[in-house]
Amino acid sequence: MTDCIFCKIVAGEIPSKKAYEDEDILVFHDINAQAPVHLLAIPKQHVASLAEATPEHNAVMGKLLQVGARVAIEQGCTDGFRTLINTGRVGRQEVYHLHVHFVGGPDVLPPML
Ligand code: DGP
Repeated sequence: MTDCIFCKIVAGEIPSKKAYEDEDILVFHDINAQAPVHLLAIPKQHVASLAEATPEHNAVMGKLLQVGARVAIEQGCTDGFRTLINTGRVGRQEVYHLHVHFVGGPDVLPPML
């Protein structure tokens, strides 16, 4: 997707602070961090949102969660973290390239909603 910010990050056309990368996924620091650790885990292949995920995405979805958790722990979330996927208008999704937020740090997070 030529006009997708996260596809441009994958392509290296927009800089990002990368925490992990392999052939399938990228984990990088959110530009608008809401906590001491705020990572985004994305598939390299463009998928607009969780609502567009199909069975062919099952493996990469599992990898986003498993690897993202490991990277979050490595980055300092040693006593837990929050994992969040915003989807569509109601979910207040801002960037339409599927991403999993990993948010945490030393302190207990505020409650959601
Ligand atoms: P959301 O779509 O609401 O789940 O959140 C999108 C997140 O993406 C938001 O927390 C800010 C982050 N973000 C948007 N543009 C960029 C960017 O260019 N670089 C980085 N690192 N993060 C971005």
